[in-house]
Amino acid sequence: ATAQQQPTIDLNQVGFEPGDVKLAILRSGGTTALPWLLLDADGNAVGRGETFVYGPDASSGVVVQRIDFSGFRRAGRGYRLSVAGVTSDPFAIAAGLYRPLARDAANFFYQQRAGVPIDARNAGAAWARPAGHPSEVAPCFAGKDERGTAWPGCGYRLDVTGGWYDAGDHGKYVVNGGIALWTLLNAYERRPSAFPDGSLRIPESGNGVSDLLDEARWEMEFLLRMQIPDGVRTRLPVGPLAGRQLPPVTEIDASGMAHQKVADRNWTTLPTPPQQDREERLLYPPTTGATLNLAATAAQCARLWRGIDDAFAARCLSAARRAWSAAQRNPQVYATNSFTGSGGYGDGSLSDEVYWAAAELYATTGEEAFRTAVTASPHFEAAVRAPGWSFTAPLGTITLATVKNALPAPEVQRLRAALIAGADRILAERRENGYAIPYRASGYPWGSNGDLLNQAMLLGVAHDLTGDAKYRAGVVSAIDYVLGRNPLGQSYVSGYGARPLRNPHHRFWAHALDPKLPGPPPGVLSGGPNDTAMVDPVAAKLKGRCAPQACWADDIHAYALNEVAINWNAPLFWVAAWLDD
Ligand code: 9MR
Repeated sequence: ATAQQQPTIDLNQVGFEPGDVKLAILRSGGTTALPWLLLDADGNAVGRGETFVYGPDASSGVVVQRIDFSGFRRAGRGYRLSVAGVTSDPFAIAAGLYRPLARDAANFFYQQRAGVPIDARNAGAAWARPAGHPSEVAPCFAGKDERGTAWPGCGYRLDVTGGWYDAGDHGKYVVNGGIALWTLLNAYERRPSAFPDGSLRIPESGNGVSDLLDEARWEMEFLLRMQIPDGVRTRLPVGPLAGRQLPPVTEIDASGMAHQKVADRNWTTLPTPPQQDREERLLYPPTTGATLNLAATAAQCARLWRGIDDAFAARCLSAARRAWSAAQRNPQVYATNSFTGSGGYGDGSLSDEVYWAAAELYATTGEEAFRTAVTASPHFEAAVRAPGWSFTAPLGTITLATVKNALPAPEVQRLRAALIAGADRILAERRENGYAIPYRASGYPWGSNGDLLNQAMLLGVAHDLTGDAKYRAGVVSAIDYVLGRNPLGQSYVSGYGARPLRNPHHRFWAHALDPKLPGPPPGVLSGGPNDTAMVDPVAAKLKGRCAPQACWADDIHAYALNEVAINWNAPLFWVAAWLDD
């Protein structure tokens, strides 16, 4: 997609809460300031002002003018902006505007559940389906990978039924599962009462436990199943990754490590509803990264289910301890990314995962050994930037800065200061792009929408710590962008806005390829513009012809631009829930 050159008004197509900053963008409207009108549903002018000319903008590739109507606070539906003969999409000004979005963004995780039928009552009739991979008792990959490296396999199978499918594919990855699960659990820990029993559409509603905890448990139980039993020795490449050369194969004690992923031997075609997947499901070798993801989330689990389900909390704590020791024993078992059939999530730098796991274990246990691991880490009190699946240090810092723990007060203060300083740097990024979003000007990565929302999450944390309204304004500008204030005039969320996401890269929500299949349910986020890894066939055609914010297309084949993923919908949920709070 290239941004249209006719004047157009881009804004959050859902709307604004009454007290929030309200910004819209006039795209391609020239460089002369223009008068604008705010119209109510009957077409009466209820507000007016003049645009602010920003001018040519490299991020969007268009000339930008800004319309700020923050001062208007009267609740209503069907408002429109009008400038130079151009009228915007209608939008609402309403309290509680983000509540449905938060609930639908949470429902995505139910829709992605593996191992159980997805029922019409909780998913909506169009999205009901039989269980995918209902009994997944998987052996280990054995044989040669694409690089020709021989893998020994293992002498056991693990029952790894359950969990969430990662994305449009049917892989279940411990590394990415970890940050997605953490994000849901953190939303719970921040405000335990926000999603009580009965508040979400899931089968566990009515069991007396927070629905958010119930949804998170679906993934936690799966991560626990990915842990290797005691007494297992295996031979794997062990050591630092340098170039394409694998480190030497070494025998290790793998007890307590977690497998990197369970996934199909070969990529399946599009569409393939999960219940029709006939590929062999395999466990791929354990990695230190996966093991630390398990340690961190299981430690979080131990703290959050204490008093709710003590037996489960205890099971989590013992898994977390076993995982931590396994990672200490085997600190350099990296994912090597050379298997076909699934994504890599290979991470050659794990000091941030060590810090995260230590932080969660320390917050849960208060034990000296974990405190030492936290304070000795290069990430402790270091500059904070947004988290991602391969950079999890901020998750540990958020926990230590916001959850009651045994760190001395001055250290907690310094962690808070580091978070706030990180949030300030993110806020300053609004000055670098015409659409005024808290995000870099160029170099949009795979999953930029998820990245942006993780930045917004840090702004939310900074607001919690300071009460300063500027951070909320930053969060609002991020959600505004995702819901339509962008140079494509696109809402990147299905079911929301005048031009919602319709054709994500997904093997079941593949209406574009098979009219008998549904499109996406409401509340699903597209990965978003990506001008740095334009590897799919749709992206390849756009390459070199789009500004960063315009390197995107609503095309099911555009897996590098338009896939969905648990680690992207998780911050969408977190941010929507936060805005609603
Ligand atoms: O989100 C991941 C992105 O950071 C990587 O650059 C990309 C290529 O390795 O993979 C993305 O993750 C995909 C995963 O490997 C498989 N399931 C779908 C994920 C989202 O596209």
